[in-house]
Amino acid sequence: MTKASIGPTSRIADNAVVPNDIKDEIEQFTRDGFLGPIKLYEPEEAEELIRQIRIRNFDGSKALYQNSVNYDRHFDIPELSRHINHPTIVKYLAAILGPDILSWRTEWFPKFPGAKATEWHQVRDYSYANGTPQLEPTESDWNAFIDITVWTTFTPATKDTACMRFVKGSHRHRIFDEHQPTSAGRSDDYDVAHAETGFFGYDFSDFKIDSDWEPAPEDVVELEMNPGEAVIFTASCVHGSLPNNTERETRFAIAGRYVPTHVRVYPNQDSFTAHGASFDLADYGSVLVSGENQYTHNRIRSENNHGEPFSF
Ligand SMILES: O=C(O)CCC(=O)C(=O)O
Repeated sequence: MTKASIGPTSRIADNAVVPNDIKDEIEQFTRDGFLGPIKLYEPEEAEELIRQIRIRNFDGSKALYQNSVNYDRHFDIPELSRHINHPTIVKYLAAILGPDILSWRTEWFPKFPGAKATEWHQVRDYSYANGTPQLEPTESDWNAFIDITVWTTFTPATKDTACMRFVKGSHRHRIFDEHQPTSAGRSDDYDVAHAETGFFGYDFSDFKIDSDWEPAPEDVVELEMNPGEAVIFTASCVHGSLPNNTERETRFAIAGRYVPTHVRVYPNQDSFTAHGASFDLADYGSVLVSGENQYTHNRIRSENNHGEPFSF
């Protein structure tokens, strides 16, 4: 098994604020590349939230992008405008990224009954979608703790309904190279509704540096979670999810993606394509969820598309 080491730069930010009560979890994050589950909502609250989100989804007229991919619905769905600022999320992020934090994207991850597994993948700058980096750190070399995902499930995420899985410690090694050409997923006429793999149709094995790589079974963690719980991970930690083997239970999760303010988001791009859809960035902005933004790299949005301030 070949694994290029990313080296000793895998560390939390120098100005990270680590409260005592989560010290052990942050240590676990540093060691394993993920932590959780952590509780954000009571299960009943989570059920109500997802019910509201589904109702709001019928009216996409104020969505930022008019396509079916459901990126960045925190701009038009007020429950998600609040969710990205959840105080518990911000507390954990500040302990990893430092106090100055941007929410740069949200993504929906429904897994319908019968849906396939999401293959192992490892992501750093999100070039996998179209070959162009979507993130560019300006103040430090890339390390595993530049881009953090908070994946919150609003329904039970079990081994039957497609829970997430991780390869412990894999964020310290470069196992996938998302800059390599891919056989599926990048063309403009790509139809995400008929994707043949679990993650938007990409074949992530195209990106394996060693095509024979498979994780050591003892490093694989399948993380079952209750509605309202979140797992926090660096996308540099190899991750994926199980298939949904049920006949009628949809698993529904929302991933919030965050970076420190020194990262350029969509560098030099007015639009981008992903999953066969195009995204016009004219009204896009990152949202400052904590601290201050001392840079001019990114446009910042302080209100959602209803004119409401982004806050919890
Ligand atoms: O929800 C899933 O099944 C996969 C999610 C994922 O890979 C991600 O959030 O990066």
